[in-house]
Amino acid sequence: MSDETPQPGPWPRPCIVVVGGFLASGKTTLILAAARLLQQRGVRCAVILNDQSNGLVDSRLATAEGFLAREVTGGCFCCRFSELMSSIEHLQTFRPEVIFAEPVGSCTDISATVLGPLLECFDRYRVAPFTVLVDPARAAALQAADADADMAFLFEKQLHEADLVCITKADIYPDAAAIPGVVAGTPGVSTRRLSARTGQGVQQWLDEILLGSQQAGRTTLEIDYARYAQAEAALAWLNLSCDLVPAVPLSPALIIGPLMDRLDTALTAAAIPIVHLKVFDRCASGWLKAAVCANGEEPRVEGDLDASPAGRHELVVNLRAKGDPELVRRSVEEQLTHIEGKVLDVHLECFSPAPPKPERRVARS
Ligand SMILES: Nc1nc2c(ncn2[C@@H]2O[C@H](COP(=O)(O)OP(=O)(O)OP(=O)(O)O)[C@@H](O)[C@H]2O)c(=O)[nH]1
Ligand SMILES: [Mg+2]
Repeated sequence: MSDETPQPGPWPRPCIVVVGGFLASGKTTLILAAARLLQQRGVRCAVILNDQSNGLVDSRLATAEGFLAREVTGGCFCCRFSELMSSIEHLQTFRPEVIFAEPVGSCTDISATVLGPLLECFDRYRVAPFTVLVDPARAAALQAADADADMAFLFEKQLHEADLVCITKADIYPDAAAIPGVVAGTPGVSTRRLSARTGQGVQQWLDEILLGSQQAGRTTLEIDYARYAQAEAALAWLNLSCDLVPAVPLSPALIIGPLMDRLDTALTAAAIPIVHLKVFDRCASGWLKAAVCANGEEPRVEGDLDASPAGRHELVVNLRAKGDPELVRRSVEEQLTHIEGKVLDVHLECFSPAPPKPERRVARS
């Protein structure tokens, strides 16, 4: 980390770092990697996760990794701005110097509806430039001629309101520019490339947003909210949490592995495109998280692959897919019946996101 990287506080005002970007672009992974780097320097961090519903894999992951995390649920930050503010206020008890906030990955107009109102609280917080993450493979897919029009709309709107664009996953896409259709961002907006997995570029990004001179919330989108609502409603949003008591004790890997395979097979058979499928399992011996960003992908796994078998598990599934929520719900419910053992205390919600209705909108020129 550079010599200028923030040193332990007390800072006069905590810095709110909003990290946006399309579903599965790498927001949580980057936030946790950055928080880890800062905490190694003694900088106190907290994380606020956001979702349309309850039961979040991302907050389970943040907490499992030892971070102070809070959730704003039941709608995006813009529609739940008061709750975002309450969460920030609550976190003040722990005197964090940096508070990362991850909006819902299908959400846009964040600069006007979240950064704008936050910037009005300049006496209490600093607000970092709005970083929007781009997964190069998703960018290529959503800029292709046959791209899904709703997803492409959300993706492009998100990109156009960024103060700073970061192209993620540089470890697997070392030459993202070679992928057709990868954009450089809005003219005048700087673009960085990083990998939260290897750490490449993370320190430089932190230095830029925490110490740089870039203004936050520079761009106010022009956006048709009816079109925006239609695009978000094309998604099926499923959150499932339950307790599992397998017929014989199993490790998290033996719960998650077959479940991910079955979910992928079932969704593919039902012609439902996966946008992001995340599964988290925790038991007495450890935790494991696996995720795929498309049908047929090899799951990316984090956590304790070697955790020993246990007789009781907490399971959380978050699926964002393109298609009919009822079909998605049935495909997932059906897979639960294949688990040998008891599935208890099931909370399952599956819906299309409701039209966004921001509490506040502060347009800046
Ligand atoms: N190889 C590689 N994979 C990454 C990197 N960053 C994220 N990923 C993977 O990409 C997937 C999505 O990452 P997340 O951090 O969950 O993405 P997100 O934007 O928070 O997703 P949502 O919250 O669902 O919108 C996960 O499987 C990550 O492990 C990276 O730098 N390199
Ligand atoms: Mg996330």
